[in-house]
Amino acid sequence: MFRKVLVANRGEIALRVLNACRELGIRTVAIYSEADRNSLHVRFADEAICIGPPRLAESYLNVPAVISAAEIANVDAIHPGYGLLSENANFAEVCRASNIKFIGPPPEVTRLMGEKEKARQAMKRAKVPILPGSDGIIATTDEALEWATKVGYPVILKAKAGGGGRGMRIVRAPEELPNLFHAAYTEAANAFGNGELYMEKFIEQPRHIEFQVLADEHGNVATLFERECSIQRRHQKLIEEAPSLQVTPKMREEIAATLSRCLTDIGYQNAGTVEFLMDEDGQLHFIEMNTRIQVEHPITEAITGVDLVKAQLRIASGERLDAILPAKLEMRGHAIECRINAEHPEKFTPSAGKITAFNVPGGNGVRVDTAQYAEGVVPPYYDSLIAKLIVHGKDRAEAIAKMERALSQFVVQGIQTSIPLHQAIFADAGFRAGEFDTKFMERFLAKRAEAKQD
Ligand code: MV4
Repeated sequence: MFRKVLVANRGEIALRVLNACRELGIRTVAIYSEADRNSLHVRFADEAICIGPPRLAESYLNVPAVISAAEIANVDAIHPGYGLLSENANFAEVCRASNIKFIGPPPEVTRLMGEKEKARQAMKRAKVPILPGSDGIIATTDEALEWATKVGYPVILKAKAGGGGRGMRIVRAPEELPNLFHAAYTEAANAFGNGELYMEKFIEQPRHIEFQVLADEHGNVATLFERECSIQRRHQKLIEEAPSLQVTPKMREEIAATLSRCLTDIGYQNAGTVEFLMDEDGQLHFIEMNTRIQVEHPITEAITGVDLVKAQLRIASGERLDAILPAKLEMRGHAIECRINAEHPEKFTPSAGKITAFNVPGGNGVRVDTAQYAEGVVPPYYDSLIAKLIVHGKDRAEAIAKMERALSQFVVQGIQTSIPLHQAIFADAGFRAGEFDTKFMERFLAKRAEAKQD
């Protein structure tokens, strides 16, 4: 096992990784920006190194600064957390060249999955179900028109280098296509430095369902079931749950078997998430793969009993999956996560500042992952996520009851948070009945705005 690990992140995930290291007897090094001097990840690490000013590009995203800190502290490995450098293949390559183990997949695999169209073709070859669409990049609008005729409208244009919804355009009729093609291309070129596009059949009201995988460095792959993340606004997830009510045991088994073969072939290593869209007929279609630990990993930990971050560390140190996982992976009960953001619950504007009061709920089946505390400060420079509230019950009804109880006891004063928004969603009959798709929040917010008018 590693002797010393640098955690290249901040906030709750930095703390989450530090905790896993501590429990495995690994020494820890935190890095921090000038805005994070008083952060808990700095206080709880064995060592902490300031790597630059508040701005991300000059601190947490500054590869030479992060690598210098790792060399000065003489660490064996770097855990990138999520976001920041976690899916940066160039960073993983620099780690390799510096003889520091990057805790994640090899850079070649990260690069493959980052090129969404290549990932799609790799999944297609391995018989993972994908949506009808183009084979490869579309070079011209004429070619796009040909594919669209073949696939059938509506179609969606997506950026090969994409993610987070940028560089995407829905095309409903051929006469719209040339303009939308150019708009998507320009947006992608500006956002990602690469405008190349591919096409898929557009699903109007999909559910977002993702499968958690773990792969060791000896060719073994395990699927730790799925999470449903359909409750999102502008591509930011708000609530996630595991398992999905819509996935049958048969579907779960089939996807697991297919992914296992596919990811062994690709040479996948460490933790990953395979994203699917479920169409109106309940069919799952691969859309992309995330090559990192995800924000919502704790709900999978709750239903499986597997510590995914410890598993990442043990896999990266060469251990085999059969030594890490129980002989038979089983799902137990139902887990739900609410992302608590520092933002206005109706306007969604960021809310930075000093937290004056902070009471975290607890009790049976309640977990809170946070790096915040009373008198702590939420800096304006970073992600608005300040806490994750995770509950685990024997079934979905018990999980909902626990979440409502826990939300009512979660007190944050001094800044605004999404807690009241979550309380309103949990009071919604459709949400409680499990009737939702990725358009749920749009409808929910429109309903709420209308009710306000009366
Ligand atoms: C889609 C889609 C419908 N049809 N692809 C949005 C972000 C990117 N990761 C994929 N996205 C979508 N791809 C096809 N063929 C609808 C979305 C989509 C979405 C997907 C998951 C969760 C929330 C979403 C919100 C809007 C659109």
